[in-house]
Amino acid sequence: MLKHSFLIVFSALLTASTAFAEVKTQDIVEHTMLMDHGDGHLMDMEGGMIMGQNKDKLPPGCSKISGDAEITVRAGHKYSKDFPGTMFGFDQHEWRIKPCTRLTVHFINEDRVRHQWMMHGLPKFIYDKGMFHLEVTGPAKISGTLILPAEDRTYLVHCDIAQHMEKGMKGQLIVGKGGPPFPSIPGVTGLAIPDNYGPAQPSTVTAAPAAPQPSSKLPAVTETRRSSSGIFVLGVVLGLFGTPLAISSYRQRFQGKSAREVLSYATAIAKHAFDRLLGALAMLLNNVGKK
Ligand SMILES: [Cu+2]
Repeated sequence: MLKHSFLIVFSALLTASTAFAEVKTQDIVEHTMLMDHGDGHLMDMEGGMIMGQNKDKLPPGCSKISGDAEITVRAGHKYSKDFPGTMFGFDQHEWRIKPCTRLTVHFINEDRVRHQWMMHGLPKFIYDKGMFHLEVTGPAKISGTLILPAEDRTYLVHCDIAQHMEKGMKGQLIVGKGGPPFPSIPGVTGLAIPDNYGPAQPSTVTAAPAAPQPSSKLPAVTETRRSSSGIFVLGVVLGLFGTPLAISSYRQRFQGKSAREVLSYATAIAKHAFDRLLGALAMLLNNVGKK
């Protein structure tokens, strides 16, 4: 058991240290040979994926592509250091782009785990599930292109790997004048549920529940004592009245009997009691043996 626990802790530490080991520029592999599965979905066997690639279909409201733009987004654990409570992050968490722009996103993962740059809320008849999505596993670079709609709107961008968004990989892409912002974007918008990493403030800290006072336990203790006293008194009464009754009963039973007869009777009772005791012991040992 101890050996197994040690192995689990050791492998967890090894995995964590490997995942966050420093990634050098030469470690970044660029995914360029992706297989086109149609409808803007491209993949390779090394964990590279593009979903919603669109280089030429005009979204509603765009009579033409207004221009071409490129952004480079870096993702990794190290980008979380300025934001207490986060574990992952992008090097930027907000991007502003003109409507109808053909945007190429270069996504660089600087961790040894899987990360994504996933954008939501796009028109579904062009972008499957309204998503544009770039993904790589381990230190790598992948690039994809989409055309942004004409509408002024703010789009959610995040990494969809479990807990990565909650731990900092959340951003927003603002098209034109944008729309309502998203909460909890590191360095951009306030937390949906504020955390307090500073010294405890008396006004904001909920008082710990008061320790039970000894007086609150008194009735229970008294109750126990009362019931114990009751049993003791009952025992005394039974003893006082029961003993003479038992003696008197035995007196009547043995009246006129010889000492030999009394002895024989007592021996029979003792033998009977001894047999019962042996039987109970045998049953007890049998039960213990079964367990
Ligand atoms: Cu991620």
